[in-house]
Amino acid sequence: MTAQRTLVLLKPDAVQRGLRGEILRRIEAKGYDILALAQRTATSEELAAHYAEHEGKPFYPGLVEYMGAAPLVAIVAEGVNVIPGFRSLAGATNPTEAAPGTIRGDLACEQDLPVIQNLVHGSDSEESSAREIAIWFPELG
Ligand code: IDP
Repeated sequence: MTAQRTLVLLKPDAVQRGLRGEILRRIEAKGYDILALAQRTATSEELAAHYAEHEGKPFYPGLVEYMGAAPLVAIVAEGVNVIPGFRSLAGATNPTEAAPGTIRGDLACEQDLPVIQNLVHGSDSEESSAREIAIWFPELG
């Protein structure tokens, strides 16, 4: 059992749809602690750093446009195995494939857009979590 921290983003579609409370409720109800939380519009520098692994992919321009067009909420959550645990809460990347009971499965549906809008991001490994927390909350580094 390992206490971990993960970087969660409530993406602009979650903010615009008024789902901040519902998603935070699920994170807290699961038993994870919210260590830091900030709402702001992401800069292009933050998004380029955050999504560096996707640069060059066909959906990359749409992804950074979607993520930077309106405010998002950045969160650091803490708990035992919170990195895989939050990914389970979030569900599969494509909302159509996300299981019922997950954030994406319950609250998102596929759109006819070049980028998948799916409400949340969660770090996928300890290495990603450390890198992403340093981007969004440098003071916690
Ligand atoms: P994840 O957010 O489930 O970890 P990633 O593969 O890291 O998924 O992709 C980052 C984000 O890019 C996704 O959440 C989604 O918004 C978007 N995305 C990923 N794959 C595709 C795709 O094949 N088409 C369109 N958008 C995509």
